[in-house]
Amino acid sequence: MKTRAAIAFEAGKPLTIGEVDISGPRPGEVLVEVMATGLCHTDAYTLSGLDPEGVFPAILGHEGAGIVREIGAGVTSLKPGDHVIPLYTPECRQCKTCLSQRSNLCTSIRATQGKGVMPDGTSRFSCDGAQVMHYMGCSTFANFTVLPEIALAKVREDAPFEKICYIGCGVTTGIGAVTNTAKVWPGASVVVFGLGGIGLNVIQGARMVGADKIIGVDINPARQEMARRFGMTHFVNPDEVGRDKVVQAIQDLTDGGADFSFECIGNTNVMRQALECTHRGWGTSIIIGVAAAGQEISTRPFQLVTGRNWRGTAFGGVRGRTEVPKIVDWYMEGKIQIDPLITHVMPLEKINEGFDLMHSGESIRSVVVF
Ligand code: NAD
Ligand code: AHE
Ligand code: ZN
Repeated sequence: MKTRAAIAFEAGKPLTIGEVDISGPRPGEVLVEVMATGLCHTDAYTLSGLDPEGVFPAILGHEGAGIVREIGAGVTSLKPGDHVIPLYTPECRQCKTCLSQRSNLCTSIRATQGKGVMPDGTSRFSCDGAQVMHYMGCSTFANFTVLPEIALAKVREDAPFEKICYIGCGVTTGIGAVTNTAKVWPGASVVVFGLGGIGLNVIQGARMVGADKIIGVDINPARQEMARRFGMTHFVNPDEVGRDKVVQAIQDLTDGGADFSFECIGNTNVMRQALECTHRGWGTSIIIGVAAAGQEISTRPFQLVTGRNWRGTAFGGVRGRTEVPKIVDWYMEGKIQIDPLITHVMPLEKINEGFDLMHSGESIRSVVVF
């Protein structure tokens, strides 16, 4: 069949809106009609050409929600009509990592996913007879996509697609980084570097678990208002305090250093600041931001010798099939907010404008509704 899609033919070029061919689900696979998809900074990163795993032509997008339309042989946990959120971090429940219960980084299909193909090594997408690659195992910038059964979380049917698609990445990454990876405790001091689609969710996660002081750091002063609405108690603008004085400014606000910090930008200089602003002896800094190939982080080993911890997180440490339905419940019960963060909604034809809004700092999250 044919599907409408935004195709990334080349790095650094706008997406092309058009039709591609999509073949049906093979054994263990599921055809999903994507109803809505968010635009995450990671899509822009891969489109820029800096992602070592970026392959072209491809159908990007990894923050979606939709409806199962067809299942392949052997699929038992899903049926046509089920509402689902695609998972770029799948959950096979059988690999060493899943069985360990120590990490959400399921390894069962990671190698093929990183090459832009399905687990059997082939793509379901083509255009004029030429292969078009998948992206992060999701390719939600297509109205129809194919995913492995283990990469779909079944969610309740009364949840609006144009809101819960954001749970497919940003919401879960930000909140999960707080609850699952850092395990922030009530009364903690927390610093969030980068108040975009991810950082604002870290803020709401920190408020949810009862953090006391929640400091936001961003060079875009317009981010202050939404961040305060989501629980930020203090704001630091590096361009006002001086970019080399950010660590000192945070130490001053936290009696010597924060309990936790989160880097939600992808800037390796900021990652260093995020580590060094945490408290001697126990401070933990979590890297969420994705930095380009070739970038490296550095600090004086003394920072670690004196008890600071440097860690990272993918998809907030969340096991998608098990935990994503619960996050959808949190949204439906009003425990977490999503609506104010979706600042722009657009049809697929305007997806490139969504990326422009991201780059200019005007949007927090843009969502494409099919
Ligand atoms: P975004 O563009 O919405 O937000 C980035 C924010 O950082 C903006 O508010 C911007 O003003 C601010 N910023 C930029 N440079 C800054 C600086 N030097 N100092 C302070 N603030 C600065 O991006 P997003 O969608 O929130 O994604 C953030 C990062 O997280 C990206 O690198 C993305 O690839 C990554 N990410 C990682 C995961 C994961 O699982 N680890 C998941 C999703 C996104
Ligand atoms: N191919 C990229 C990897 C980028 C990356 O780290 N991705 C995150 C998710 S970002 C979502 O917006 C992730 O899940 N990482 C774990 C993994 O297995 O990919 C690069 O830079 O090489
Ligand atoms: Zn993302």
